[in-house]
Amino acid sequence: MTARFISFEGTEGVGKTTAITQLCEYLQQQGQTFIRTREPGGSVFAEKLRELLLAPESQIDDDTELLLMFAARCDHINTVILPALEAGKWVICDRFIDSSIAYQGFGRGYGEKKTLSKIQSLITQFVPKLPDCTLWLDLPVAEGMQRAAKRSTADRFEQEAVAFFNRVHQGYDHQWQHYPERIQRIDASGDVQSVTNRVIAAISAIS
Ligand code: Z5A
Repeated sequence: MTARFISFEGTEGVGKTTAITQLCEYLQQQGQTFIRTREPGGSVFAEKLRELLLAPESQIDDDTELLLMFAARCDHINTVILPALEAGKWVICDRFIDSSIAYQGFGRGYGEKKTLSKIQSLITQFVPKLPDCTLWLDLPVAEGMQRAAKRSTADRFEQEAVAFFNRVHQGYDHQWQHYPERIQRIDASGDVQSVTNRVIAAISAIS
């Protein structure tokens, strides 16, 4: 298998964390070396920004939120992702640039061209490496929210209303339509084993 940079995306509670755990177990069984990481966060500094970004009491405007996501991403790429790829390791990342398009571009920005072009310009300037493959775990928003509701406290994003997550879902659909060579839509319905089988089939096909 050739080491790849894989990102997982999706609306709240679709099962990314669970699917990533299953994929990492599979890679381990195959004797592959990998790192598991996440955004916002994944590096020492970016994890500090994550705390600020997710804290329900943080009051920040939309542009500040966008810039902090990219500040965290910049540190994460330079100190964690690129060194791992250079060392020949798989990088399995929970969320990446498509989250910025979906949450900041569609969730906050209503899919406006001006907002999307701001984000695109940040990607062009500060993201030297895109994932080889992005798995969009797709589930109806309400179903994901039901899964997520099993957890205890809601972070700043999880406190948003259903309309926000419907726009985020539109954002993922937009990305999938525009980048079909990079983004694969994975049906995230059904039990954990069924979703895991779909994820592993998709990864096996590209490695
Ligand atoms: N964000 C942003 O706005 N812009 C950006 O650029 C980036 C991020 C990078 C980070 O949250 C927040 O940051 C995120 C977007 C924003 N906000 N939201 N919402 P996060 O990624 O840390 O958290 P999350 O997206 O909310 O993930 P999650 O809620 O933890 O969900 P998940 O990882 O997709 O799901 P899970 O934890 O694997 O599963 C949820 C529950 O469902 C759990 O009890 C599982 O046991 C259960 N589950 C999982 N799979 C199944 C199946 N197949 N059947 C039944 N039950 C299942």
